[in-house]
Amino acid sequence: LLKTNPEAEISLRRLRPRLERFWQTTEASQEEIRDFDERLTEIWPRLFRLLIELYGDRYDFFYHLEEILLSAARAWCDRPQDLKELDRHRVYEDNWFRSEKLVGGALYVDLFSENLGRLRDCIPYFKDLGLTYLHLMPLFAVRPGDNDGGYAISNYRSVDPRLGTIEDLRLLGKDLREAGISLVLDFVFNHTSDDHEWAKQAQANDPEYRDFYYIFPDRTVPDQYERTLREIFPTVRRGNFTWHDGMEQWVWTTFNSYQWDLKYRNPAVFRAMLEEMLFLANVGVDILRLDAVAFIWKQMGTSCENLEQAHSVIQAYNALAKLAAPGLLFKSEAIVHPDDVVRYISPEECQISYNPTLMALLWESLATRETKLIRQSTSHRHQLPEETIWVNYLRCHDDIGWTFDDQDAAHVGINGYDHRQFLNNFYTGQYPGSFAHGVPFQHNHETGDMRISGTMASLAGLEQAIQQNDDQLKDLAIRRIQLLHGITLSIGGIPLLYLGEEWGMLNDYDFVKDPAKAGDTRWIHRPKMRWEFLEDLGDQLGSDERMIRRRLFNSVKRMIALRKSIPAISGLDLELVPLVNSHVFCFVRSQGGDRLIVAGNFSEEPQEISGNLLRTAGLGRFFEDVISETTFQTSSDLKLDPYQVVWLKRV
Ligand code: OTU
Repeated sequence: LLKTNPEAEISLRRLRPRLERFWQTTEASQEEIRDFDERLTEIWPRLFRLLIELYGDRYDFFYHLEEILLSAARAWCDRPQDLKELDRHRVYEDNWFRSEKLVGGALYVDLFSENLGRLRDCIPYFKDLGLTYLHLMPLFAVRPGDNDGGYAISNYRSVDPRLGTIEDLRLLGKDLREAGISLVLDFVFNHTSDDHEWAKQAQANDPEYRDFYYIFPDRTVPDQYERTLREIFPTVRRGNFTWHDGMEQWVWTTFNSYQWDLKYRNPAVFRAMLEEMLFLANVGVDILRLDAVAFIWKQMGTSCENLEQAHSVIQAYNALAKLAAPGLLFKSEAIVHPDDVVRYISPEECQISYNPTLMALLWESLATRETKLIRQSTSHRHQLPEETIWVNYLRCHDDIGWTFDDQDAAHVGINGYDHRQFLNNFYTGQYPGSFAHGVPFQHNHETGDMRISGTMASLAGLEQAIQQNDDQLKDLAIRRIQLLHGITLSIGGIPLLYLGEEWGMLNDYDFVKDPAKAGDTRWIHRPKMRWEFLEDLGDQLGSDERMIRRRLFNSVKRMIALRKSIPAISGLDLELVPLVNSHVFCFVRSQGGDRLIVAGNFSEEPQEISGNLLRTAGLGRFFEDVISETTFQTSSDLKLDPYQVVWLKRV
């Protein structure tokens, strides 16, 4: 590759002596240097092209190029031996993250276990549930007061002292690895907190650090940008800029006013954040969740979302990670239009991505009892490039946004705008007959835009059922939850539980009592872990509430174990079964010789699937639903109970 790219080759030849001198100052072994060098030769043409594209017009480009390369070399030297060992394994089993054995969970350390030390004691719980992937919500040092649930970081290298130390994190990472659980952490790289050292230097008027952010003396330039920008957090502040009293200047703040957007146009920012990223990798992180990827590059006259250069920045980080921390994977958090979501997904960019469209459409199907939109969308949006995978989730720490494609909707006779209004009405419980107890998030009265907050169980009707103390409603709510899990655990991709949903946690309305949380309804679905619901207290707590929790926990745990025993669930191969019944979502998964047919009934009425159809789909004469352990024949039609999900295998 290098040979066909003379400019890249010449640059590397000029940089090599500098690298040589660096190695001499380290204790790196010949083998380690050789490994690095081999990888460098491989990624260099790509990395060089990306960096030229981003920064080639800078007078000091070569200086930055050299610095970036040295940062990577330094990080490789600092990488602990056990992680280097893991790197070597990962290179051989490069598709480990597409396996049916992967099952994820996400949690806030403080809400789940108080601190990192106690989290280590929870490893048996994760193993019992079947998790092999654990995403810890941001746990780094944050600004005092409101910190957006950890997304306003003041130091990427130290842990919030309330949670522990960086050493605790390292130890936890080791213990998790030993338990077969990968560690996932956020790389919050779009912005820092306003009290990060760089922001403080900027406030002290240091020109080098002022250039780390987008800072303007007056409204002239901000107003020009605003003409084409969306508002992401309109109830926090109108527009995307915040007036800073101390500096008497405007600062670009896409999210909260204390989250300052970093200026990736400046190669010094690129390198500074590269160093933070590789530091995290070396603590023992397997997968980095790249937060808010859509926003990292700004260009006047555009929406400043999903720009080409945002992709180039991430691809350059990907190449540098391959160089300095080869086992590391990226997960993209792009909660945007489905066409834009997939642009972040490739082996050279993010190997893993949230699947926000599937998430939204599962909730859409529950509300409408119809599966035409999810079928339409899945028919052409499920496949991804080789060596990449979805993360399928139902709820997370954020809101639900209705990010389906309007064309997909139009194709099945749905008006996107009206439908979003309906979904918002439905999930805030306004719509007559709705079972959901959600609340609005970031309602923009000008555009009518709204997103939804609420826990899975409250949105699926459990809260209402418990309030009304109606056994039939409780049963339906539990079935809805099982149905949703039955799909995300089998459709292809890493299922990610937002912990608490495994036992049906309900909305926590008390968040308003905390002034640092009151302004952000997402706190309604971020309650403290209620261990008492899961403790085995014998008969005395056979209370209804506990029985419900047990039933939910046991069923999700069982489905997880089943998932791991079905090779057809790995990878993404999926074929939709064309159905006459509009309430049923049905698809075939296959891998090697293994085949699984999944069917879910999204209505509270029983439904039928033709036996003929199932035979043609590959079930032969006799088949079993592995969830209910019941055997059927394709000579008759298959009856699905209300909200029933079945995983069918030929017997
Ligand atoms: C992310 O989400 C995080 O998940 C949020 O918890 C943070 O508040 C935010 O970034 C800032 O760090 O707007 O409502 O993809 O939807 O990146 C959630 C676009 C968010 C955004 C997403 C963002």
